[in-house]
Amino acid sequence: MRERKSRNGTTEAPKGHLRVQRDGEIALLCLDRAHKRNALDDGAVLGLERFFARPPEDVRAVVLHGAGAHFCAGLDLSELTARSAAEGLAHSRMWHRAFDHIQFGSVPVVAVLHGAVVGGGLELACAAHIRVAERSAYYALPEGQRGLFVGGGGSVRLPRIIGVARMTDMMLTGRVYSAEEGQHAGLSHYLTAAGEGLDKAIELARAIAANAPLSNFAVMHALPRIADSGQEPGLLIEALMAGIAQSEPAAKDRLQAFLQKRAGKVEKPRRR
Ligand code: 1HE
Repeated sequence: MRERKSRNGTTEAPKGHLRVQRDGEIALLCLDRAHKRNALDDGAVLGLERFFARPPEDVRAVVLHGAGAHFCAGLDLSELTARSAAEGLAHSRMWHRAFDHIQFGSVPVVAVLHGAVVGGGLELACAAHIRVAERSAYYALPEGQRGLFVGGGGSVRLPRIIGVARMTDMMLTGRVYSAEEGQHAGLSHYLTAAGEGLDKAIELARAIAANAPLSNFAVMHALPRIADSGQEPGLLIEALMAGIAQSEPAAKDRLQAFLQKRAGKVEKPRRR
């Protein structure tokens, strides 16, 4: 995937193999350990938790991407050798905390996927809100073959995206999904040519950043809870959220702009 020069932002000191660049209201967060295929050691997971627990205040959306030829090779297997059951449990809970800060944090996250998106790398991708895949991307859960189970929230997030049946197949048989198969299964929202994923993700992040903050909050925090609840509580949460969102000045300004023909219309999709 093509690396990007920071347009107007600073490049902060890497922590836990992470590199942050700024592009206006967008932060570009890079898994920066290409020689180990961006495998996630404890430092990287804690770095993700730190970043997403408190992103810079003026950041409105984050693009998460990987350096080198792969998005992420999952858990750093070299750290796994001498853990007790209790340590393994605590380790998994650490991943859960970090990835919950991504899914239920304060900023929408667009992930750019290329090359290997496997194991914990796929779990990480599933915590993002939007996934852009380049045609080089491939998806696998080699935990089954390594004598492990998912531990980064994969058993909760992945079935909600592709279904229990597909995840069962991936884990039992070691099936690898191509980028096209992943797109078909719903793993990615967008599929791009090689080297075009980052630009597409930035374009999407800019569109997301331009939304009213409370609309983005509702999508990130209310929508998944509604989808997990029964019809009656779901409808009530929806009504509460709708009432709050529409009462915001940001909503009133946007509605006026449309009625006064100052806002864009919904456009027909272009033919490809
Ligand atoms: C690693 C890791 C890793 C690479 N932990 N060091 N994940 C996996 O089971 C995937 C394991 N990795 C691979 O299958 C391949 O490395 C890839 C398909 C991702 C890339 O292949 P390739 O040929 O480009 O690279 P490589 O030669 O295999 O790896 C380059 C180096 O990265 C090499 O180290 P070196 O010191 O010999 O140069 C590899 O050992 C190292 N490397 N992947 C540690 N994962 C919360 S629970 C989550 C559970 C899981 O994620 S389990 C799945 C783990």
